[in-house]
Amino acid sequence: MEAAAQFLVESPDVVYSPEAIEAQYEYRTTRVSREGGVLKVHPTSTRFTFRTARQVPRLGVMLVGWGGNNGSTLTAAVLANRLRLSWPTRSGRKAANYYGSLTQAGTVSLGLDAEGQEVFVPFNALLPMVAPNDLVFDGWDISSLNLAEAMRRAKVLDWGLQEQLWPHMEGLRPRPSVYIPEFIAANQSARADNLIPGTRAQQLEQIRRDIRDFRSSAGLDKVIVLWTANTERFCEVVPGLNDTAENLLRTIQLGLEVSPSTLFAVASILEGCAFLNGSPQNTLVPGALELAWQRRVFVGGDDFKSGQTKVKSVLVDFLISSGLKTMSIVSYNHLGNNDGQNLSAPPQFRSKEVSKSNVVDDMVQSNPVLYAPGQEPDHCVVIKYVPYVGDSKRALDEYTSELMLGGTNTLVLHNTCEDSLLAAPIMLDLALLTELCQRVSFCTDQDPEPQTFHPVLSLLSFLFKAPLVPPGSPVVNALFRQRSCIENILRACVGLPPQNHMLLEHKME
Ligand code: NAI
Ligand code: DG6
Repeated sequence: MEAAAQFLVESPDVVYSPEAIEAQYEYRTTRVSREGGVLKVHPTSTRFTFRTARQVPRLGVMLVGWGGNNGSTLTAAVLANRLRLSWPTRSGRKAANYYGSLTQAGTVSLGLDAEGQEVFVPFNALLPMVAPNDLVFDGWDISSLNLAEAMRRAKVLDWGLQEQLWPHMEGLRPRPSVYIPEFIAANQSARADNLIPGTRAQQLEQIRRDIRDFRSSAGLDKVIVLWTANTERFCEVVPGLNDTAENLLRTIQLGLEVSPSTLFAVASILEGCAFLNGSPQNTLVPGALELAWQRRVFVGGDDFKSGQTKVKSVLVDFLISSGLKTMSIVSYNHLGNNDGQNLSAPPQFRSKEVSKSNVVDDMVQSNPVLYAPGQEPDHCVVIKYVPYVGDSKRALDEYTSELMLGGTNTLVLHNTCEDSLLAAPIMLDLALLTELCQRVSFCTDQDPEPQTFHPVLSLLSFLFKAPLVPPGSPVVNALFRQRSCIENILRACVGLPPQNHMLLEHKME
């Protein structure tokens, strides 16, 4: 892969020192008020100073569910890139790359050159970011298979690649994990042979020790924890049990109900490590969110936005923003990997159904011309387990929209690809962007006290099906709005204006 292009912003508002990039930035937006049936719009302007530390840390990523399809595929992908591997396939020789990663394979436009043409650089050139090849992995799994055996079990990678990776992966062993059978499907019990014994409080302490052990034994500056284990059933939010940080910590001490994923979230937060949830269940219960807020630790979630949902968050945005009234969305998937087997149980399917179904709400609500208050399209999600197709998920979607004068438009999509090869680059972006956000601080003219982003890191929304946002903040699902948010905040950190795509230079005589 090509090295990131270098660029410098030449402006009195941007100062590069050996330690940091400091940028003065004018945030221009609007406030709207309703006065006697009239919407009054007030342009506003706030002066920010962004500071981004330039020193990139040695970063460790701990995957919960390391031996699963996503965990083993991400580990393999980074090793394959680091080792610059290539392998023969029936359609020719393939070489390792990071396709599907916004930071590694996406680009941004810096502006126009002397010929009036746009100049693009890789996304990761915008600010100093950890290079994926330098990531160090560790993690936990209830299954004891080493990572080489896990890669073989996953059946995602070509055989020629697996053979080359085998000696590099067989020494990687997931740490024992927390297994509470009622949270995942009963069909998973056979692989649960690598478990942390003891009470919930003892399990929490063991996870914390694991994080500290990894940090010191691998000589790391930072650790990020990412849940990529099985989808759990939702857990009930109960006052006194998990509604506040204090109650959640007491619940763990008393051994009352807490999900394994919440236990990992609490352990990460207590260790000061960002925690990201790649599955749909409500791991980050109010008590965990409050703990993150108290400790100023980043959390993000929920559920990687990889294939069908990503397309949905583009297509429905396109339809509704073009003025077409989408009235029915039917999404059918079948897959044959372990995720599919786990999701064949109703409580785990329900978690996924919820996260896959709420992804068009903001687009519908953005258009009161088309939709009356409370009106929304029918939206049906079906998932079936078909072992033979393995990780090669099939997703079939039908979108039906109303056209002018009583017409109807039905769009049908069929999408086939390896599910884990879509998820792995998203996991990579999550770790790299979260780490970058940990190095950004800012202040405003009104509030000169430096602060960091809110602990609920909504900037990651592009990568999640059901984005977690700070209380009161709008949830954005539309994919290109989400992408613009990341791009424009990173541009602000180097003193560049938001990308507006106006190209006015080319609209004048
Ligand atoms: P997988 O079933 O292959 O891997 C999950 C791993 O987690 C397994 O190795 C299992 O033994 C382990 N595990 C289960 N409970 C555990 C616990 N308490 N502690 C530690 N390990 C535990 O599933 P896959 O395909 O890797 O997906 C992982 C998660 O990511 C699933 O929840 C899935 O729904 C979610 N996801 C996957 C996407 C994709 O495109 N592949 C997209 C969106 C979400
Ligand atoms: C079947 O839907 C299994 C799921 O784990 C999905 O493959 C995964 O959530 C990806 O979903 P999507 O909608 O982003 O393709």
